[in-house]
Amino acid sequence: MSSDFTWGVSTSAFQIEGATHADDRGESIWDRFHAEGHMPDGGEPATDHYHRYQEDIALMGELGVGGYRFSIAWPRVMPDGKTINPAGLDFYDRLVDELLAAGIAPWPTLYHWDLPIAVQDRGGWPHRDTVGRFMDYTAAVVDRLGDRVGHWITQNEPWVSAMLGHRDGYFAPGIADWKLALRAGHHLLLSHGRATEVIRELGGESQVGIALDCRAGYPASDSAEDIDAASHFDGFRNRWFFDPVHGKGYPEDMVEAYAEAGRFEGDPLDFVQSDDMEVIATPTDFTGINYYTSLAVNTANKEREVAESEPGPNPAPGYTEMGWAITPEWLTKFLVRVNEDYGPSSIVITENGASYSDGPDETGKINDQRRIDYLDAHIAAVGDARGQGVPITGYFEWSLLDNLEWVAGYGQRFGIVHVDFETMTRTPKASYHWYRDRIDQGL
Ligand code: IFM
Repeated sequence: MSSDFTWGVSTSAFQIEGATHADDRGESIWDRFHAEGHMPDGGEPATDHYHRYQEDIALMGELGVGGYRFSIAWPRVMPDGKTINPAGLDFYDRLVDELLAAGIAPWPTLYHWDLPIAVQDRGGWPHRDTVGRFMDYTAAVVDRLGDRVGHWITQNEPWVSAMLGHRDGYFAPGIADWKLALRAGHHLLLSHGRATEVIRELGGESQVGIALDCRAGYPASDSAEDIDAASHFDGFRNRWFFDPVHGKGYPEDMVEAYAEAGRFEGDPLDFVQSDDMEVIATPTDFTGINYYTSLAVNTANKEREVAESEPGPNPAPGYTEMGWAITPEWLTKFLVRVNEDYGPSSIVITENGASYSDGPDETGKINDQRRIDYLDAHIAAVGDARGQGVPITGYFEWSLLDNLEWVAGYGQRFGIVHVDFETMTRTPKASYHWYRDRIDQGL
């Protein structure tokens, strides 16, 4: 394994921790979203990682990963959104120490969607004050963990928070308002830039990046309409976030398209203040990319990303159980394009993985060959991109454990370790053993 490349696994707090009332943790927008009946399962007990983290780190040690990407729950650290709760920080303190003792580098993400409800009640991400709250929270975390953390990720998938959470109302906090979605997106990006500054000030020599989600969109046909639609989709889904983070501002074509669609009154970007775009473009050490699938785009889906196949067990060949097309070739193309368009310092694949619900057979073994095939093809695609000169320095598989797949509940299983949600027993799947060997081979 080359030492300039980090192999890892990825998780997030709300999806695995459980213990939603332990040590004075506050309520998050996802607890509220579940309580209001918008999702079948909630964050309790998840995988009970809060009490089983040592067992989970032992599994990572056996796996041979060099890095673990997890997220820190803001409602544990600041239950009311502003007052530090030392007991909440203690958990991450223990986690980081245990990781380091196992020889695994901690890669914490500061925000993976679980906003304290108290911050939501004061306006949430559409409200500019939330950026300041996030800076205070970042400072509290870096102050406690910064002496042992070498890599920080500020925001996870701001497109999802902004668009699914504020445009579609499909994710927490359940708001469906285009203008608020763009405001939320802007403040999420601004919070990334401001948090990067805080980490640079308090976090010593540590490296900082953001995890951006993407969908590589390509025209469904050669028609001029589909070619236009694919460009629009790319602007809406990818460039609106990738461009400002890399210093290009918001894409002009999209500002015009949104204005034409009547999404703004007056100044289309009236939420942008004088030095915001510079702050958002604060140089980082890596761009994190979360890649799962791509989309054939036409005029009907250019702003409404839909799974191409029915989600659920027994997906059609070529799809995962999320209904997502398996398209590793687009991962290579997307990485090459990001490198050409933006020239990031380096790229880390911060998430990549597949949902398949294979469970134990009569001998207790879990043969998730389809996940192995998916991972194999995508890791090869990363290798191809690297061979073409893209500076990729890490790959984090999503996910270590089966977990709470947000509004899809516990039924969508992304883990290379199976979790029995009744007993909390962890059983490594065939993909876990495969990944261990794959890490040994290097990229
Ligand atoms: O489970 C999610 C994760 O929280 C964010 N990225 C995509 C994963 C699979 O949907």
